Amino acid sequence: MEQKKFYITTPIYYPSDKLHIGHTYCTVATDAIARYHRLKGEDVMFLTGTDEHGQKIEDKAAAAGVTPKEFVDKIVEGPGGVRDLWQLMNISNDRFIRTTDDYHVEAIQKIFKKMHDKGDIYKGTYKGKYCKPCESFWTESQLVDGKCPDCGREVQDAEEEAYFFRLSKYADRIQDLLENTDFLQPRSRVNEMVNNFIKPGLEDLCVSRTSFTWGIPVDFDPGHVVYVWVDALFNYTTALGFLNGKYDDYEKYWPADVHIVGKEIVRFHSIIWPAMLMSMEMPLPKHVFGHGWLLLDGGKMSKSKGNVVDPYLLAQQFGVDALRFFLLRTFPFGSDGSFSNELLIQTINTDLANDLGNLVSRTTAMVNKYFGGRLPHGSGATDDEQQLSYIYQQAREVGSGVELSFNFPEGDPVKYDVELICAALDLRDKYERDMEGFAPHTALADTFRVIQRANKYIDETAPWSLAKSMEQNGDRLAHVLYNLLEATRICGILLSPFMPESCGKLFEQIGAPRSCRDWDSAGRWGVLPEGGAVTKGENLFPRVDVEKAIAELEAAEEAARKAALPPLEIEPFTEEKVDFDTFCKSDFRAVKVKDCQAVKKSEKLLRFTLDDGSGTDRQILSGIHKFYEPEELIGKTLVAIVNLPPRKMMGQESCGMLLSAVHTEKGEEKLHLIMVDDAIPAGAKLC
Ligand code: ME8
Repeated sequence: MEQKKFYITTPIYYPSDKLHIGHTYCTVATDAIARYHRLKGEDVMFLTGTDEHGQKIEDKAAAAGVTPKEFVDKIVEGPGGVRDLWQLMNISNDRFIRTTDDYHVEAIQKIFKKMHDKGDIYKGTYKGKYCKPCESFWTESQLVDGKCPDCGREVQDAEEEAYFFRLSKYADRIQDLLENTDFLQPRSRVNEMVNNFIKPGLEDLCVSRTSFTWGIPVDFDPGHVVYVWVDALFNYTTALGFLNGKYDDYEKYWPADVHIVGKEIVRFHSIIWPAMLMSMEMPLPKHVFGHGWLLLDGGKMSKSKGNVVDPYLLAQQFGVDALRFFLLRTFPFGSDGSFSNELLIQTINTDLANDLGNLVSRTTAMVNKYFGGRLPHGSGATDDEQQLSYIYQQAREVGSGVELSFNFPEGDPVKYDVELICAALDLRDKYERDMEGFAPHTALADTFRVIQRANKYIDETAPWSLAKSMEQNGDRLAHVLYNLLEATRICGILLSPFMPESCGKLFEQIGAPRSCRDWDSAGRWGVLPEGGAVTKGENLFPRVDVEKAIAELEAAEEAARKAALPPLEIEPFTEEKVDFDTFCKSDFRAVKVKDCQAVKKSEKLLRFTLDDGSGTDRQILSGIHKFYEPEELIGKTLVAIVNLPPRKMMGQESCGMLLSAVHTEKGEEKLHLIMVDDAIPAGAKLC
């Protein structure tokens, strides 16, 4: 039989900033689905990459004083960049595309020309708003209070020559695709697309720009660059070798089985993308799945809002697998979910430490304690053929939705065996339905129900009681422990797409050879060889101390925030000139601190009693308590400007101002009072 192909993609990410946990969510979910299909023995192509063109990148690069390519290279390939993050998160992509790769650029130019030659791309005039100082075009809807969203200044009506794609031509076919097929999922997103975008009338789409240059040039019309979404969407085909010589997989894998995308880009994937494919007369992807957002404090995470969570810190603190698991177990894939550290720790403690961790450690510990790490031969599922076939029959009936009915006498221990075995054997089909329906959270919920059933089985069968009289109950004890190992093995197989590394360790601990880890054996009972070595290894998922972990995480976040700040900042120099005579009017004097006290009820103010050489004490108030304790300043020689008009602060008079030097270090304000040589007498004029 020919091996089934499965082609799955993530969006290609904008490398305009470091990626955050929201991007990680999308990629980890896609990875788990890809791994599931590999587990089933399919020939999987999993593509991810980066979407590197556009004005935003051009602007950011200019602000950083580097070329756009240098800018994106650092974020994609540099330390802590996109590739590093996917490596850390154990993402198993088969291919990584960068839209600045030559083969992609070449193919996009051909695609643009093809649609142009066909008449689906035509030249017209783009009407919009223009901000002169920013040299940027905006649409009406992008404006903020009618002004430029970047600088807040007035904008003018403007026109620019541009190419347009005949999106309107495909409106009916797209509506049919959305309404009458399962192309777009979850189904709830269909109405939104049809009602908000198609029914009001699809307008032709502007697909070239002349106002910036960081894009793929339209080769037959210099000055125009291809709109970034046309460039980006076709990545799914160019990465297979479509219209380029780099790869030769287009025939093999296209059309994609699914594009996994965030909900805000569903419009591009379910309207614009199929329309362009129709224009190119290419087959359409089978599905687009629009997942929800991870929210923080009720809003979508975004770098510009400053509310992003760093996946590196979380992975470092809790481990990669725990983080992967949390993201997919907690939030229903099609809906939004609110991220919090507390929820993450709670999930780790409840599901991983308590349920799964305990099942593995209790089972392996008991096999070690009671049987020296090897179950005796004969401990397998059952040696009673009749009973085995009865169990299988029951399991099959559960699988087809028939209620289980057992007639075991109350307290008959075999009842527990059958229930556990049936639950475990029924799992693979449920899990498969969940995963095929893009519901990894449900697949995990189903798996954890079996894990919980297995933990309950430990309490029901009480192996420690059986162990009290080994001679009488030794066989039964071995049988119970074998059942636990089998249930653990099946759950381990189905969890492996989510936590590949930890499940590898789990298999080692329960002594499951490779042949017992595949999809086929996840649907069978009694597969684990008897007498295999079971080891009580490291605790796979240690319990997390909530308070300690949160404190450590906050400290790490703060350290990372500081590390990202510029090391030293000084105030920009004042452009405006001051004439010499005006400067000379300022009277700077050396002053000696006779006394210094904190001003009551003020956190900031210190009150200085100063000898200014005049014979009368001078009082100056200064808001520098944050930087100095009053006692340390007594006796110091400072510099004050003494001819400022007196000012009242907190009801007290301040006659002058003390000079200090200020700068910012790692985001923190620093201040140093100007202290001069104590040999300088009070009242000496500084000039
Ligand atoms: O949209 N929660 O790139 P991108 C969940 N280049 N998902 C999130 C998220 C959050 N808080 N924040 C971002 C682009 N994402 C285009 C794609 S594809 C041909 C071009 C998801 O880097 C977002 O929903 O802005 C999207 O699916 C993906 O990260 C990439 O976002």
